[in-house]
Amino acid sequence: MRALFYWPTKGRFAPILRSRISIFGRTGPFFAESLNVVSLPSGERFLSLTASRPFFIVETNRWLQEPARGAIIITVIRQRPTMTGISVDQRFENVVDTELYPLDDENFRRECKRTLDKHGALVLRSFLRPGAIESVRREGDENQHLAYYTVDDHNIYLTPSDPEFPDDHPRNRRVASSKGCITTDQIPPGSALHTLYESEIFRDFLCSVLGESELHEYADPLSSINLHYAADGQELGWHYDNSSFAITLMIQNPEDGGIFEYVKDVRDADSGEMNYELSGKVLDGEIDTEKLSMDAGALVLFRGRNSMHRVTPSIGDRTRMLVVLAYNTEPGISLSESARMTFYGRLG
Ligand SMILES: O=C(O)CCC(=O)C(=O)O
Ligand SMILES: [Fe+2]
Repeated sequence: MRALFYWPTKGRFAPILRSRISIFGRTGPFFAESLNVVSLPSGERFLSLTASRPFFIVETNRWLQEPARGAIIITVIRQRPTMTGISVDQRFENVVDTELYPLDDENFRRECKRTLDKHGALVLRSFLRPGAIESVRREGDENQHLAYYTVDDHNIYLTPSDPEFPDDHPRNRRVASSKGCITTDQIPPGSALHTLYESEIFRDFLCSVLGESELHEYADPLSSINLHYAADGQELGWHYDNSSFAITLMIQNPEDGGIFEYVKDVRDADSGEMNYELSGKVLDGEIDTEKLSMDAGALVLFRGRNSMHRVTPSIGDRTRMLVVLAYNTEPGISLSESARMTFYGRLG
């Protein structure tokens, strides 16, 4: 595995010896196999690291000093202030607050299921521990340049228009959505998000609460874990999801806006009842909506197939960052090629 880091500070590389640089894998620190400075004709410099197993780097601005606990933790020097001493141990119990939320406890699971069934939504506040929120937020910041942005205009059913209805009918009325996202393969291998997504305890918990017998990752390399960005002015217009459940993690709220609003059980997709009348009233702002307050670190389970929902425009300089964890009820399923092209602009 190879990583490239921008190295903005000229002339400061020489004092760092390869033997003094440690990088972190899941089981703790180990040494890079190769370490080079790559200089571009433009004068920009990158630090190139390779290692045989997945790793991540701890940033620190104390790169020339001995950190308190032995191994030298370094490496990325950035122009903006960096963090020191961040925990890099992404074991499950360090990612999820398992004291607050005993995910393997039957009574706790039953309680969660009751809440989800009753309200169509379950919010577990402070589900992620502060260190995990911070590391995912930084990964989000660092990889935002990879995001694929879509500006879309769609109807609330996310289907092609039906010529049987006028354009301003709720069946065909257009709403706007604009967002960016990065995909499973763009989430760093050492990320807390992989720990959580792949965890058996977490999957068992989801199965119990969602009433599913099994949950599987997507077979394609893009669709399982998505980190969504909504910068100032970006929003998700009113819609119904195709899937029966959604699992999200709030990572960063915008300064204002970015509110998740919904009206529970408006349509009944399985019986074909599209409830144009009530859907139209929601579109016209005539219906009181429920709002989910989610702080950074909140896990949200939401049944969006029949509950009409939207996310209001983000306001301010801080980008809304939200992770969507997607599972299938059967193994070996990929997201359709057309959906991958629409959401990600590529197939893999
Ligand atoms: O961003 C959110 O909170 C919800 C996202 C959503 O509704 C969707 O991706 O379908
Ligand atoms: Fe949705």
